[in-house]
Amino acid sequence: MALQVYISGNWVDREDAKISVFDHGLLYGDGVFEGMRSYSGKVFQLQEHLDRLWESARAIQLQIPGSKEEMATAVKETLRRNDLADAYVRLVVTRGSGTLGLDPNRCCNPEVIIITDKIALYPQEYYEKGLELITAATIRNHPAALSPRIKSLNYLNNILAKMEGARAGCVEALMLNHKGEVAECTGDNIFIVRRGSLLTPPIDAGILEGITRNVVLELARQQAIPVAEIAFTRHDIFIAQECFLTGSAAEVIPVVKLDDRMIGDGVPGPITLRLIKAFAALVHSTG
Ligand code: PXG
Repeated sequence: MALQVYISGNWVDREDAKISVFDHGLLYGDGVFEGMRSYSGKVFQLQEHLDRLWESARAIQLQIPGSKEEMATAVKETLRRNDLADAYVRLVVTRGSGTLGLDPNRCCNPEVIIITDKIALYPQEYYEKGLELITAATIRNHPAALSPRIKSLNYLNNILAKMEGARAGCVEALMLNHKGEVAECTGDNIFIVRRGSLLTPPIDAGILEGITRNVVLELARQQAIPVAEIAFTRHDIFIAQECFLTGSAAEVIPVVKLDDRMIGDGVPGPITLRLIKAFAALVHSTG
């Protein structure tokens, strides 16, 4: 059976999953999204993802049709119809069709899309040996221009940085903010370990408040690892003992090189490995 996609109240085959070319999501990137994962049929941190989706929508004055409960039910039904247990789940809400002009007030029907599919993971090798990153010349969006806290359909800032990474043979790229501080990667948050403490940039460094980031901060606190949300620079990564990334797709993944310079001993460190283990235990216990 063809993959079933949810579009604004209906489930259709993937070939029939279409929206208008007049949708402002397409014309202007005017909309919001979430990327989530299900483990053994249960969406991990579903409520947190729904809360963030509603906050992103609120920030762009987009009224999502229906309630969070209805969205949660539709997500679960989409997974059930596709018989997927361990899956990638993409929620998209667009501004809807309007005229060929920016005015969002001329769009009256936001579209809600739910896509579930098999998850495409990073190769296992990266989890064992660690990733290499480069620093992108493209800085993260200035928060006063387009806040990185909004998970909007306008991802060109991240895509341009991702292309720089790909040109250098890296699957992820580090993005700095307008102050030259470390912000995050193109689709993952970043952490370092320095003198036994776990550090990650604060939200006001101009980053997405990653849900995996928050889970990892909590796991570290539970394990009595000192944590701090504090601004730092590339210098701090170069002198760090350990570095790793977090994201719904990547989970927790070690980083061993930045701009061709080795971080720590050039292998995944003990705190990183502890957190990878704790994260795996959590997703397989609560789903
Ligand atoms: N920063 C950015 C810019 C992101 O897009 C994260 C950090 C990590 O956040 P979470 O909440 O996932 O821990 C993201 C998340 C995709 C995809 O399809 C992208 C993300 C997550 C899942 C899938 O590219 N980005």
